[in-house]
Amino acid sequence: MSEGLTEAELQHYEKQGFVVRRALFDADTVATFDARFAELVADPPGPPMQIMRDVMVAKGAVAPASTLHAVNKLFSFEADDVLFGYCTHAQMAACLHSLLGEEVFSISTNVFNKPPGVDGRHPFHQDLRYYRIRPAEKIVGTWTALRMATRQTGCLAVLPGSHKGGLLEHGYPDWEYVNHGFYAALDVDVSQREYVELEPGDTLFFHPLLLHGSGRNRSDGFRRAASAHFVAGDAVSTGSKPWRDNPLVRKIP
Ligand SMILES: O=C(O)CCC(=O)C(=O)O
Repeated sequence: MSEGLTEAELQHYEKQGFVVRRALFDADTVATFDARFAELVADPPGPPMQIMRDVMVAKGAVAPASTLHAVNKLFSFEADDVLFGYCTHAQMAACLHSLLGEEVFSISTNVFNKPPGVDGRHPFHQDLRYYRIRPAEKIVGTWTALRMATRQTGCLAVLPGSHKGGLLEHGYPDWEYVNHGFYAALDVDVSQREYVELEPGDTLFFHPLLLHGSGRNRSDGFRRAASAHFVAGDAVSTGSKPWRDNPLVRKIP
């Protein structure tokens, strides 16, 4: 039987807005996800899965060394049995049930690919900005390194405790190259940020109000991560359509 989060881990999540579980996925599983990502980029199955090019590539500011060097993210991988194994993996499910209770659903999925040679920064933001589901406590984000995530490769940075405030106003940052949809929380002091350095398989669980972002990849290799958002069954929609009616929603066993 898979172990969920410990009492100490749950307390850390409650207080800081995030918790890291080391080696949630073993090396073989990580390699399988990483290889599948490369296969899908080489031969995209089409909607609902989408593959987004980096803005610098799209605007002709850099010439990518390969197809993989052009990709910023792949999203909506629910229909792919290999990648969706990220969401249904027994250890992952056990941790999600610890945080969200018995009934858990995935609502969105991504592979974030940060190639070398592009700006690729992700400004500090709160993921709740993207969801019309409440209350915030019923949503959890996960981010799992598929490649080394260090300060040099552009790991995530978080502002501990920032989930205790409300949802801030967001807009596009004043940068020359910003990827589509990468909004920034306005007027935030991120001087107390903490860098979340992860080895492949390590997983960050984070609250949707936690301020987080990521820097440039200054290495020669890729920084890559699988990520998803999950919701408790009793969360409610604030938009016109019930969140459960979204065809991408999947129940987690
Ligand atoms: O992978 C990244 O660099 C940023 C991902 C992110 O901000 C998110 O998952 O909300």
